[in-house]
Amino acid sequence: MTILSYNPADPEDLVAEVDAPGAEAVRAAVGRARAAQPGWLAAGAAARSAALTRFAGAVEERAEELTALIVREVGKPVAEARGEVGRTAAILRYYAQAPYAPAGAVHETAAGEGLLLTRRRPYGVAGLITPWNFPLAIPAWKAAPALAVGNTVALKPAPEATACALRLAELASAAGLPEGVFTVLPGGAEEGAALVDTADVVSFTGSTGVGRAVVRAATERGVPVQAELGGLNAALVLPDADPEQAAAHLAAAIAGYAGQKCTATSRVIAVGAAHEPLRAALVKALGLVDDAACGPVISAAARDRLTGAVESARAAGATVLTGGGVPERPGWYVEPTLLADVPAEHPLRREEFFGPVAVLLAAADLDEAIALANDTPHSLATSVHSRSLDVALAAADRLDAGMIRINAPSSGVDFHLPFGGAKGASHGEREQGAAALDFYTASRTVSVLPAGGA
Ligand code: UN1
Repeated sequence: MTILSYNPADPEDLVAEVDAPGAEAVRAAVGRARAAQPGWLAAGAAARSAALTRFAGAVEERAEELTALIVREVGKPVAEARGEVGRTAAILRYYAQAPYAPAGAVHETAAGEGLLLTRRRPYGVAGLITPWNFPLAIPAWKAAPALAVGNTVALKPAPEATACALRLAELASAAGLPEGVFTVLPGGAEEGAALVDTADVVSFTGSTGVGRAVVRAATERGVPVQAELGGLNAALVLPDADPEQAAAHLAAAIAGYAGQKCTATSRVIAVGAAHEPLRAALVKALGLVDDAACGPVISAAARDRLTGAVESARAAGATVLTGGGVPERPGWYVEPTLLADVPAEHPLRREEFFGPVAVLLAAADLDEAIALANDTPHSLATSVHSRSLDVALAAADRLDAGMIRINAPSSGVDFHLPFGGAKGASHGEREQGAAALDFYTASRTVSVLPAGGA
């Protein structure tokens, strides 16, 4: 199979054309990664730390080139692409300190002499399957903690982000990561399945359907697995919020990067008197999001699925408050769109669409707003907009979501804190921060008793 990756803003521009290596080649590459792992662990904390620091430096030195590649391959708006490159370097620098972090704890024995200690050890080869929407940052936030604690990494990127992932592998090699320590295996479903079938620990970010299959396959083999799946994220706007400020955050969360983030907002819930002013402010704010801030969606199929969903909502009685069409220009663009009166069972209120489209819902009070927000199996990130910290924090307690963002867009994450969703949005241990170091290691308990004698 040939992997083809096109520029979403200019579909004539073929960014990568690579032969997928096939399942056997993936198994062989995982074998080489496994052979490289003991040496990588034995190299020690200082060597792993230095290698990750050099990797960060390599990314920073080529920031402009990488920014341009992200823009070209996945259509990310340039400011967001530049931010992603900076975030990638910061993630690598953050985890470059992790080899020095405590690897366990010392305890007293329950009775008698001796001591007990726990020690965290890497699994071997971390098999990573990454999406196209953060083509450098997600590979980095999975790979860096895995590498820091002494695993080697085999990574299968989404086909749409093949060029970015291959460039990252070149930079890892230029930064002096030894052969077999960070391997990128371009490919599709066959290569992904072969990776899940051979890796010692698996981390996945992508669609709910594929993620569930990955979790089942890894669980069947008895290897640890984490999966970050889709989000159908809500934003709650209370009557005391400044409508203009809330609308600016919401417009960014709905339409920035064409809503192609698992943390994007797709359901706006206006509470009580917030409804009228928010609707006006949000229609205005979405109208101001230009093509440069929104960008294209990833494929013609993604565009057609979005426009089809808007049409079917319209046919079911929904009102298009703004957008709803496709701009007259080359590239896979969809206008930032806000709909009202979308029936509760319509797919736009049930499934993740990964596009610059949101529905506006009205709730009589906070209780109804929370019930509406929680009425989804895909609760990743929810934002709450209110001047009252008491109300916002109380709402945060009652929302089923892994990330609650108060007076901020639902999108945007801090890589040094745990990241993940509630209910069906995530499976397994959290990503990022210290949680990632736990995920990529198994704890051993060692009991030390006196040997006795003289
Ligand atoms: C962000 O909101 O900046 O796949 C990051 C995704 C998420 C990352 C979101 N895992 O979109």
